[in-house]
Amino acid sequence: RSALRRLCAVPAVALTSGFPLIARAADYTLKYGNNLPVTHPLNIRAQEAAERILKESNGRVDIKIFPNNQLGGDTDMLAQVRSGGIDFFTPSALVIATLVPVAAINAVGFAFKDYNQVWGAMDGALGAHVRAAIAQRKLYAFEKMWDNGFRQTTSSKAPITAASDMDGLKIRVPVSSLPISMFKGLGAAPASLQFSEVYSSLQTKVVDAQENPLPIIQVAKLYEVQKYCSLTNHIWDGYWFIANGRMWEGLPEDLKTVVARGINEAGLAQREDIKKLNASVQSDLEGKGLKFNQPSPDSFREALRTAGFYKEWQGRFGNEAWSLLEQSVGKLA
Ligand code: X2X
Repeated sequence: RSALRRLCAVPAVALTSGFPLIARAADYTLKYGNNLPVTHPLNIRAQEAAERILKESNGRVDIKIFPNNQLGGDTDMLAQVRSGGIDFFTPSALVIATLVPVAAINAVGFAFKDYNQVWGAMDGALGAHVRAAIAQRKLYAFEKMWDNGFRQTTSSKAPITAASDMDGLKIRVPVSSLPISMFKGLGAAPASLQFSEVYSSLQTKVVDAQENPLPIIQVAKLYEVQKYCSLTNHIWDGYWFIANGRMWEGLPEDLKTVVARGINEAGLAQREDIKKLNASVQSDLEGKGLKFNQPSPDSFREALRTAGFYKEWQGRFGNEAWSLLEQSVGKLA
């Protein structure tokens, strides 16, 4: 027995005399899946957050990131984070709205004028309302939403100069009922496809157009398969950083604090990255051959009013959520 103890003591002596530490498995190895290329600020900041959390938890929480739809498209990842197959997911508001309908409220067409209004609402009462609805589905939403951006319209056919140019346009939209309703209201022929299918569906001309914020058009190289970019600014879209509810409840309080701080602060830094990128991304995309124009929002708003879009979605979201939105952006309809 004492011989055994002496043998066992050897590694401890070795450790204190400068041998490399033997890596110990973390108490919590957690999987995070998302739909964006590794070069997007969301992935860069999430990677930093994972490293910080590993350090600040003294190696107890190890978050492994699976970017770029490696674990399946948005629909699959939403199912996995609900079942516990993955621990974290960052669905766009449009995507989580398939489960939590009120989460699409930030995507009401032409609601937000600028980022002051966006963060005022999403860091304030409207965001709290949406997070409470997410919690009801046994998912935990971290407090700070991450930025996707104002969505712009690209096409291989022609620039969009007014709502009338949407007539019959075959445009890909995310798998979510609000953008379908909105683009139908504008007279287009929208098709729901997961983001993982966007590049190839444009390349093979299954659709002629799509709509996304400029940083996504850049990192997903959509300029290779599109000619025109019209700055329609029709939807502001963000990502909710969500966790499986059971996993989150099971984390000790001290680790919850470390994880939430790491993720929320990374989210704030990611917003700044997108803000900086917004200042340069258009000229980068012009250099890659995209032709830009900036239509006035008036004809689009008018078409949506005439189609009854605002009335319909006020009804679907309910008066409480709608009035929280209008407190930030003013009367909509
Ligand atoms: O699928 C999209 O268009 C994207 C990447 O913007 C979302 O995540 C909604």
